[in-house]
Amino acid sequence: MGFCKNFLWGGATAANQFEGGWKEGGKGPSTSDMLMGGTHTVPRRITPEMEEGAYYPSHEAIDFYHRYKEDIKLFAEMGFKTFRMSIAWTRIFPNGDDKEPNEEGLVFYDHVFAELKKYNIEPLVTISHYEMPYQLTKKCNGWVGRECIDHYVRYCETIYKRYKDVVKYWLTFNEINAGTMPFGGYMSLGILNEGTTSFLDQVDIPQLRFQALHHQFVASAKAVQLGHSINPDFKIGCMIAYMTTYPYSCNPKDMLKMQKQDQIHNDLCGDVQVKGEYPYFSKKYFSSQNIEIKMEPEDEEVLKAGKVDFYSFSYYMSSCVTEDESVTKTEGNILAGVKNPYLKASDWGWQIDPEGLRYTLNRLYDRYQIPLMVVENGLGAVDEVKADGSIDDGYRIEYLKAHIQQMKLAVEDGVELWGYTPWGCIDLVSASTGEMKKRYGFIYVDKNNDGTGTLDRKKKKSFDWYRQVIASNGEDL
Ligand code: BGP
Repeated sequence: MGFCKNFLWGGATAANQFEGGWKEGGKGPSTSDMLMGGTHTVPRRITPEMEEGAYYPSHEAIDFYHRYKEDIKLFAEMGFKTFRMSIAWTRIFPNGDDKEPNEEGLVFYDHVFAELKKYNIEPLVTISHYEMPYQLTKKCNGWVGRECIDHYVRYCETIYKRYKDVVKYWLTFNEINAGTMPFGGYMSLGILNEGTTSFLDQVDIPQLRFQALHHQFVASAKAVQLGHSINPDFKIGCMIAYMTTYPYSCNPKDMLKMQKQDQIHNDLCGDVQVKGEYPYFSKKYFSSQNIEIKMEPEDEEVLKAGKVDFYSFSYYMSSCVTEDESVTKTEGNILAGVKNPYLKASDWGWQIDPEGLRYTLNRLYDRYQIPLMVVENGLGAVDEVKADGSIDDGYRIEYLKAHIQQMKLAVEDGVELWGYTPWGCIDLVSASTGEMKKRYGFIYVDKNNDGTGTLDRKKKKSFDWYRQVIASNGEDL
């Protein structure tokens, strides 16, 4: 027994990390266009003042905006059944609260979907992937302002109606649980901390983060309900950044610490979106952090009525937790955990754990009993183009192969898995660092951190390998 016959093999991207054309076609600026800098260890931050040259390479990115035909053709050559992409909210509503949608932005996606259709590639669309209209963020401090719900729902209504016959699979928010972690404040919730000069000075106010997250929950639930009313065949999912966590030792204290971390960072958002209500443990957590969520009387009903159809998640790594302060921490570029002696890590400190994926798939299926999709997975690495132009990314093949093997075992365990879309199937800009040099693709893009490069596309060794994986439905690894 292996993957189901219509298993959705493909790849994943996000508008703000690969489209470029950030000011073209009537597009307005988004929070992600304002993310400046970033290094190996210091994440990017929203910088209200534009500084010349500071935003390379993200503003041009890999120019999918002009090269989508060429790129989709390459995806088709690999045999993609699905393609995960996001719609840039600011192509449709440049300021977020415009009276009318921007027709030119809608037409761009008409063309992209038509091109995908040509090759029978099913789009999987993230409605909001780590960005929102910057003007909206300024007006209501990102998702802290409840009025964002209505703006988002109107945006959903516009794209649902326009693309209802060409898009079936939707995700309401990328990695919505980033909002439970400090970096999510600016990346996924668009909260500004004006007056500060660096991310390290940035004030983290959990009250604001969780209030903003509540607004995203309500918006997501409304979007699910609305989507189903526009086209009952829509399949609308949540998307969680899953951080598989182990206790570092069998000390019960480590076990309890792991459980707490799992509950808040991994389970809270999935529970709200799949089960339609806040889980029991959230109450105690909120009171311990002095968080008080302001809700409108109808919110509980809205959450119940807007449960998602499937659960999707990103999976890159696992980490350990312990109460023991003397144990060495990893140097992850977003989240530091405790070093796991059994695992190797990527150059960015992300601990590679294929078996953790099988564990996670089983854990999630047991908890939610709805279909799952792995919509991000992959190895960020520095790829070298050899003198003859070839790129031998055997390390990437090894990483992906090991994860696919474990997915297959999870399917054999009985998990219902719909699809797999490795992250950054074509090289793109890194979300955490803003760099080009952290590459994930099967397709290499000639583009450098400083914005230079021809933008030419080249197949890496993994390109042919992945084509054979898809052709054999995951049998020939
Ligand atoms: C996820 C995001 C993506 C993506 C990926 C890899 O958290 O949904 O947008 O970029 O991680 O992360 P990075 O680009 O930082 O390597």
